[in-house]
Amino acid sequence: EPEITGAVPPQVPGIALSHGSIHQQYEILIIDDDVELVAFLRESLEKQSYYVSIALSAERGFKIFYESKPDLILLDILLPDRSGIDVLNQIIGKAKKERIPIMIISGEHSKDIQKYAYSLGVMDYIQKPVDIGLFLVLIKNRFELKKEWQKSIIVDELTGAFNRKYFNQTMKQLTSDFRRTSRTFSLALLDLDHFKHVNDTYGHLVGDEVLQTFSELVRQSIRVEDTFCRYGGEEFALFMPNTSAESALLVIERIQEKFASREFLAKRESFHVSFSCGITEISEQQQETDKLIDEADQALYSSKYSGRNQTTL
Ligand code: GH3
Ligand code: MG
Ligand code: MG
Ligand code: MG
Repeated sequence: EPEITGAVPPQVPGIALSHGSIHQQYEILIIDDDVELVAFLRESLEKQSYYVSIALSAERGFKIFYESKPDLILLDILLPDRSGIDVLNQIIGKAKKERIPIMIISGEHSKDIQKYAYSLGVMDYIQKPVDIGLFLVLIKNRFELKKEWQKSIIVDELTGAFNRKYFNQTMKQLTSDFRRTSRTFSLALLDLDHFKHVNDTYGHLVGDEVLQTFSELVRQSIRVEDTFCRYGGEEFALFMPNTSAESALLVIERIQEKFASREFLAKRESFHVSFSCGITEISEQQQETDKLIDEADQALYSSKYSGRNQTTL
């Protein structure tokens, strides 16, 4: 498992991550008309660094739910304008789809209502008076699951690099940042050299280890604001914000040297692997995502053509 540490994730809104770990301030929406309880919950949750929004009516709750997409919803069953069950029926589909857990908080202790709420897809049913200790542990568990899920949809399992989906999001985000703020970035495509030969000679498992070692080495060599992705099989992409192509070249060449000198052992032999790279930088003339990828790909091809283990701008 990659231990993702660092900061900065403009890519997935609300999620800050880099090198694998997710740092997010989770938003909890409380829909409850019990002003005193709400104030108490808010204080307790804010102490745990959660961001809390409050709706004292169902209507207000809907509005916040659709506008700000909270990460967890605490819902009272008895509300002034609608029943909590109505609210539940209206939001549960979207909440499930977006993995927003709903937790009922209620003075209603009827087993039938609890069963019904659970059958609709509610995650937890907490009875009033709320035991705050128990409540906070439950919430923490829910967010741990959410974090795992968030990670699983954007991180490649084998290498710990971000996956293709995250690559696409990052590309889109950085190009639109550029159009807005002229903040530059470089894109490097990295492709392992003669990797088929590694597989054929030492087997796929050894090939996998090489991919893992390579990814780890790259992650150790980049800044937190850089984003390292697995683009396809043995091809990777590195986004370097605020970095000219010339500076990116220096970074990559340092990694190239480190990686090529790395010794692998298999079948009682030692061997070395290298990679080739193509770099492009966004510019006024070139700011279309497909064209940028094309450019980097052509530069990569030049590196391959002129002997591999090198980088072309
Ligand atoms: P070149 O230097 O021109 O890039 O040659 P190459 O052999 O690296 O390129 P080619 O595209 O012919 O082969 C890539 C190989 O990478 C083929 C494929 O089986 C292997 N590969 C892709 N994904 C994985 C993976 O997850 N694990 C392993 N072990 N091999 C993989
Ligand atoms: Mg109430
Ligand atoms: Mg290759
Ligand atoms: Mg390839």
